[in-house]
Amino acid sequence: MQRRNFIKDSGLCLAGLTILQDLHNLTKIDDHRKEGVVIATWNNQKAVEAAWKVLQENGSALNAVEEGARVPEADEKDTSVGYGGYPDREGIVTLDASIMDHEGNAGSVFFLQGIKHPISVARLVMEKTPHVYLAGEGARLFAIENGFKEENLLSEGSNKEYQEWKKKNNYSPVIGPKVHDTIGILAIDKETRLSGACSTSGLAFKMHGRVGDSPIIGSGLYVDNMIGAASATGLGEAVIKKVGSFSIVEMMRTGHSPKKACKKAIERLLDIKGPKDFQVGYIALSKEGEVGAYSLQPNFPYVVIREGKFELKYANSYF
Ligand code: SD4
Repeated sequence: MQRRNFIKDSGLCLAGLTILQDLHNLTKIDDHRKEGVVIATWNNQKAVEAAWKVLQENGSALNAVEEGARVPEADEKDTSVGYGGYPDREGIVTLDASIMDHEGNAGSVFFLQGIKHPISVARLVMEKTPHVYLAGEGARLFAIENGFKEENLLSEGSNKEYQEWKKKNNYSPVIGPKVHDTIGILAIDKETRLSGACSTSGLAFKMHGRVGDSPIIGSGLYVDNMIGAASATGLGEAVIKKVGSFSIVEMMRTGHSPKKACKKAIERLLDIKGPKDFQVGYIALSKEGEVGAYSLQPNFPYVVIREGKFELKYANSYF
């Protein structure tokens, strides 16, 4: 009898605990329904502020990440994204971008030229075509058909740097620990919908035609609305080989926190052959609104807004 009562009581206790846990999770979700969360790579403060504004006006996470990514795309001083991005070694600015929404829809542009906002073209690919990727001339024509105007994206400043680089003509397609600005931005909105965006001009003075991780779904960006989202910056070739962002979300699925998942994904880079002097930084956001980041080399900043508070943080790094 005693044993039976004990089992009954402990069963009730467990059921109680489960209910408490569920209630706790629900409260957590309710908190984020009130506010939302935004995280982005590097010191993209203005971008997360723009995204946060969308969330506070009851906008969707998708609108928030698009608005956020458009900020550095239009910023001449950001030499890794959009207008003012460093050109390739032929002197041409070529852009890559990807976007994913809470329903698992995805759109990307690769090697896009002459259009300032590749993230908005990527969104149109997602929403207006049955496809996921549009590249090069096809992507440019699609953008023009949809009302985007063609512009010269090579700023005076970036052209000057390019002219300097040409004097030495030293081809070094490696991203070192020095600061870059490629934007990966993730958001969860008041209805707990997750979305993400990633936009870049790629490696400075890269080979004409080179494409990095940023437009590749699963590498530069991945969103699974049940679990979380992740994005990457740094040497795209390394991220692509390890399908970085997808692997982070899958590790979160098995119970790892966003930070732990980013750390494990960074550790996977170590078995890539060759020197390890390149940089990769990952950011992640869970369905519960928890954020995390990790990088291979030190000095990888990322920015977060939650509960109205902006924070500039530095990720822990492997080295
Ligand atoms: C690329 N991952 O094209 C991008 C570069 C980058 O900050 O992140 N720059 O490989």
